[in-house]
Formats: sequence, structure tokens, C-alpha cells
Amino acid sequence: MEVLVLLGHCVLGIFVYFSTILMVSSSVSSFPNTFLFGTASSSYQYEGAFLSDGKGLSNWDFFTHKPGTIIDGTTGDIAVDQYHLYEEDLNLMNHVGVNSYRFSISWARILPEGRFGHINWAGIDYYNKLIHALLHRGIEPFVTLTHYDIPQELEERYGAWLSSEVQEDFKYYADICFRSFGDRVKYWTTFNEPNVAVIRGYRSGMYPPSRCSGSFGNCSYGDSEREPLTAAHNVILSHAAAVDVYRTKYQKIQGGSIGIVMNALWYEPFSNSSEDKLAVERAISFYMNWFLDPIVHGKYPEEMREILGLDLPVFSKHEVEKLKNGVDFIGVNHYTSFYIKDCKYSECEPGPGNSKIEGFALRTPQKYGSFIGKETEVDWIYVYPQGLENIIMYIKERYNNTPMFITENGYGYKDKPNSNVKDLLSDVERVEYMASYLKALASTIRKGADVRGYFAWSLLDNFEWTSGYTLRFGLYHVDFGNLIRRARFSAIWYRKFIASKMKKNSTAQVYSM
Ligand code: GBH
Repeated sequence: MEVLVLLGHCVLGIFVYFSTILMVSSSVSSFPNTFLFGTASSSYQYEGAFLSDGKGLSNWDFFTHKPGTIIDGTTGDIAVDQYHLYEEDLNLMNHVGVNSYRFSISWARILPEGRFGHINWAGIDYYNKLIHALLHRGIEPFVTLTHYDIPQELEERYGAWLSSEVQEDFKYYADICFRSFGDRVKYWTTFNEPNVAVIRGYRSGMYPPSRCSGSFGNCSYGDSEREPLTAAHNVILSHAAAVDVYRTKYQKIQGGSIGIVMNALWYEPFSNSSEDKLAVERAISFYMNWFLDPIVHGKYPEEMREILGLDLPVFSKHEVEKLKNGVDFIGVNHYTSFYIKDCKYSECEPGPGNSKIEGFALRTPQKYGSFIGKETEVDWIYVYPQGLENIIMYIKERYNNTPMFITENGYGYKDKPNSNVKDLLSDVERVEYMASYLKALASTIRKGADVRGYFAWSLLDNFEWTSGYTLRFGLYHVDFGNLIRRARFSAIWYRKFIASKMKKNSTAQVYSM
């Protein structure tokens, strides 16, 4: 019914619908048969049930319950309540026809006090049920061990990522996950966007544990110029420890693969000057290569070593050995692109970009009044599909064509409390965005990039971190009053898109009939 109303009312929608289908149909053959098409989510943004069945408090539970942290004063206490509604959500996925679901495990649900307490078997049970329900529908689980959320206990005991102790905890947790779920989970990632978690947690202080200093933000504690480096170092070594456990104890028997997910922005130089071009390289290094270089090549990027000197931690011989275990694939979360202006050789005002820790590179979405891509209702998303193509080709070159997955890509709208159903569901700009980014993706595959999957962020509107419920990224609209999910135009479009590209395995086909 809603579908009819929607299409009936939306002439523009119909036009975009057909033209985008045509646009992408030229690339039918670009996506291999085994390509994963899915949607992505994370535990804190989806699960709710924040105190149910023995779950411990996470850093995000703690943070959102402090007044003034989240724009609309909300929390993820309930979120979309996937903890209770997962069967319904998997039916929606089946309807869309995805063959994979990317979700994360809540560390505090499995280990309420990290390695200092018991295993919460009710938490293990929940993920067993979820995984079972996925496989029953022919949907491949694609699992992240930590998507920003960690047990608050670790924060309080030893300052979490600032202490090397965290490596023991992460290793212990990862081991439990591989042991409990690895017979059925074939795709593991250790961290979601550790670059974002570290920058926001320890440089701007906008995410927990709210640490920063000087003009970087407004915090009571922290050192924006140094702590992000320490935290990142411990993340990298924790990743290496988990990969080591997987390689030595599980991978041969279980036959899966393991990677890490980075937030990856693309940058264009602000001008043609060689200074701005060099600044682009530095910006990529100080944001993404910061983690990927050590993990793939065993050392930090040269530019970082040069600018940060002794502030940049050093890997011991033994650690470099462990880092050599690397990754099986790289997960790329990509939404948007920016311009970069040099602040190393050129004069910049004191302020953003103009610091060692940012590599003396200033990020800006516009030059001389025009934006790098179409503006959206989300203040950091500009539509620039070429950026996806460029960042994938960049990663392909720098990391020897390591297999890649686009682990997130998506389009957000502002919440508009008083709009009618038709407006809530006709997300034409999202369809245009996804179609154009998928087209760019197809082009990278034709150029030889080994990209093996694409996950739309997100199936449902959900808790958007410090923006609370004010931004909506879902293919399905969620009414947060009663948690009812409704298909948007984009859900229907994605279903058609996938159907035109992919064969599902037979169990899933039977189920969906
Ligand atoms: C992803 O993070 C998250 O993995 C996911 O949980 C989230 O819901 C989704 O995207 C949508 O936001 O803000 O000017 O520094 C994205 C978080 C937002 C952090 C964009 C980096 C870069 C531009 N990122 N941000 S800016």
C-alpha cells in the first residue's frame, strides 16, 4: 500500500527510479557472483536493552547518561530495540534481498567487566540466536568486535586505550568471540573506525572518554597532541593480538577471514600547488594510513614520523613481528570528500588543521564558495562519488590490492517531526546517492580493485551518536514512539538493484517465497 501511495505521488521518484536502474544496469557484470550486498549496523546504535540479561555498562551508556553530551538529550537505552525485534528486522533484510548483515557485538554484553569478571552467557545466547536466524535466511554474518563501545569497567580500571593493559582485554574478548561464534561467522573485523574513535575520544573530546586539551575542545582532562597517538598505538597492538589469536587458534579450523574497518575520506587539493598536493598525502596519512600502514607494512607513515618525532610511539622488534600477521581484508567506511589546504609551508590561522597532530593540513568542504559536491542535510556529507573511486584505487595501490569491502556508505536526512508519511518515505536523494556511489564502485572493480562487498548504512534509522535521533540514515523509517519500521523508497530501490546483480543461495530463495 505505502509503496503505491509513494510511487503514485512521486513522479520525480519514478523518473529517478528508472533512470538510476538504467544507470547501474550497464555495470551488471562488474559485481562478481560472490559479492556481498548488505546493510550495516552497530550494537549501541541498534540493540537497546542496555541493562537486560546481565549486560554490563559500556562507555557509551555512561557517556549518554551524562547531561549535555547528546544533542537531543537522548540515549541508546532502547534505540531500535533490535535485541528484541531482530526476527522482524531479519525479515526486512530478507525482503530487501541482502546476502549479508554487518553488525557488531557489544563487548559489555559478553563481558560486563572485561576480563575481570564472568562471561555473560545470556549475551552469548543472544548473538547465537541472531546468527542462527541470519543463516536460516541465507544471510552471511559480517561481525565487528567493537564499534566504539567497550565495557566502562576498562575505562575506570586503567583508562582503556591509554593503557597497554587493554591489549590483554581485547585479546581475551576476541578469543571468546572466535571460540563461541567462529564456527558460523566467516567474516570478522576487529575495530570499526578506530581513527574516528581515537580522534573524537582523545583529540576533540566529543566522544567518550571526553578527553582533550587547549583549543581542540572543551574538556577537563587530556592532551590532544599526545593521547590520540598512545590510544591509536594500543588499538593497533590490540588488533594485532586478536589477529594473532585468530591465526594461531581458529583460522585453519574455522576457515574465516579477519580485517579492520577504517573511516576513509577522500581529499582533493585546494589548489594545484605542490604544497596543497603534499598536504593531501599528509591528510590521508594522519587519518587512515596511521593505522593501516603499521597493520599492513609494520610501520607508521613517514610523514607522521617526520612531523611528530618522539611523540609518535615506536614498535618494538617483537611487536613488528606480530604486526606482520596483518589483515585478510580492509573494510572501508566511505561517505564523503573534502578539500585540503596546506598549513606546513603556507600561513594558516591558528586553529583547525594548523597543528602537528593534524599534519598541518586543513580540511574544508568548499573552495571560493563552491562545495566539493552537492550539499546534504548532514553537515559533513557532500555527494562526490568520484571520491569513492579515488580512495579505493589509493588503498589498492598502497596496500598491494588487499581485498576490500565497503563496510559503510550511506545518506542521512534531518529528522522532521511534523512531516507526513509520503515525505518521510520518499528519500529520492538517498537513492541518487547510492546509485552514484555504486556506479563508482563498479568502475573500481572494472579497473582491477579487489572489492568484495558493499554494505549500506543503514537498514533502519537509529541512534546517531552525538546527534541522537536527529539524523536518519535508514532504508526503513523508524517511528521512535512505537518502533514501527516502514519501507522507504530506497529500500525498494536497493531490493531491485540487488536482484538485478545477484543470485542468492537456495535456502534464502525458498524462504523469501
Ligand atoms: C560512521 O561514522 C559510523 O561507523 C556509524 O556508526 C555512523 O552511524 C555512520 O557513520 C553515520 O554517521 O565530522 O567533519 O569530522 C561516521 C562518523 C562522521 C566521523 C564524519 C568522521 C568526518 C567528517 N564520521 N566524520 S567531520
